[in-house]
Amino acid sequence: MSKEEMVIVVTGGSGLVGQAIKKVTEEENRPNEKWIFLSSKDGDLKDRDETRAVLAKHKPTHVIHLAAMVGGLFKNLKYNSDFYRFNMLINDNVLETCKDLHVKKVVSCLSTCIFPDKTTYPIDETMIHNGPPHESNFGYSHAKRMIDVMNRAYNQQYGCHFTSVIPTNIYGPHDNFNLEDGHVLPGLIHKVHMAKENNTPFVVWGSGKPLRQFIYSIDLAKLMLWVLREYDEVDPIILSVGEEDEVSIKEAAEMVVDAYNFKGEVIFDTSRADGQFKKTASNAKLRKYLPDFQFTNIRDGIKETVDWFVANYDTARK
Ligand code: NAP
Ligand code: GFB
Repeated sequence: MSKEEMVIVVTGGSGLVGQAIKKVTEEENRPNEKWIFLSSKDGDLKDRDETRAVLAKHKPTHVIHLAAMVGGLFKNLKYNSDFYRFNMLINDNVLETCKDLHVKKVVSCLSTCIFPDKTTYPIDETMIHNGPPHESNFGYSHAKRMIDVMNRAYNQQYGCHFTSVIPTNIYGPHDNFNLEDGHVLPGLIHKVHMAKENNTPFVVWGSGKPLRQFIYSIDLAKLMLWVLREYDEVDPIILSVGEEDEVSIKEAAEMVVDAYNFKGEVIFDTSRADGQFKKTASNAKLRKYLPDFQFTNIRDGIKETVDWFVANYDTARK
């Protein structure tokens, strides 16, 4: 375990993943690590000058790069151009500035939704560029794939130690609970909350048949801290629960109903898109490194997220 003096800047530090990393690092309280969590208020990373200014100010030895335009299926369906441009701008500004400032290591984020839509399963890290992504989020997917290309190019030309992780669908406290822009689990939580308050039906969008692997944000944070401190490859690593932990959207909705003890009507609105049917990812590479890592049971994770949402309803992003 490294004992070097580290100054770690987390871009996108005010979001779902950033706040999970903040919670874990505050509990760890390592004396040789100084943590700085940025939001867009500290600087718009789509702007090169603002990016240079905020990173030069903090002089990080390490960067966890989370900042991105992020959203669920329905936001991606509407804004593929923005998802591509904004994320390309952010990633180019952050990685080029980290190279110029001789940052020792950068850990960036891809996603399991960027893999080829026509593929064999389970998906693994070698398959990122093997074909076009799903139509629903091709803008975001291509921008994210370029992080892997940039990491390899910066390593080859400048010897930079830039790597990336590939999380599956993430959920937890501090998520974006906005119904149209957010991801499925926060959307379902927000909708059951309102159905219970207003005694109205709980409407799940789509058929409920698609399959997803969900990782609790605190688990992802712990894994990303291991990547920052111990993982030495430039190649990406999938951070996901196992294939056997995959659940259907319908099963996820039922877990949210149980967490709220909701007794009202549940409706499936099949006029809304299903998106990708599955994106089953293998965590075999992770298991080779960390065979004993314990993931939070999804029912427990959903209950903790519901409790957080209820307690922070007035200030939560929704
Ligand atoms: P999030 O909750 O939406 O947070 C996004 C963060 O990025 C916020 O801190 C936001 O700052 C910042 N940001 C956005 N645009 C910015 C800009 N132009 N300049 C500076 N900061 C900007 O996202 P998240 O779910 O934590 O995602 C973190 C990373 O994980 C992203 O790279 C995402 O692609 C990846 N990922 C997420 C999931 C998932 O299911 N959530 C799955 C796979 C991968 P403000 O708060 O000021 O807006
Ligand atoms: O998390 P989500 O929006 O995105 O999940 P993806 C979409 C699936 O959940 C679809 C169903 O099958 C929807 O029909 N669903 C049911 C709902 N009710 C809801 C709801 O209230 N809100 C939402 N959002 N979905 C995203 C990618 O794919 O995965 C992003 O588009 C990103 O780029 C993210 O990478 C991790 O899992 O389908």
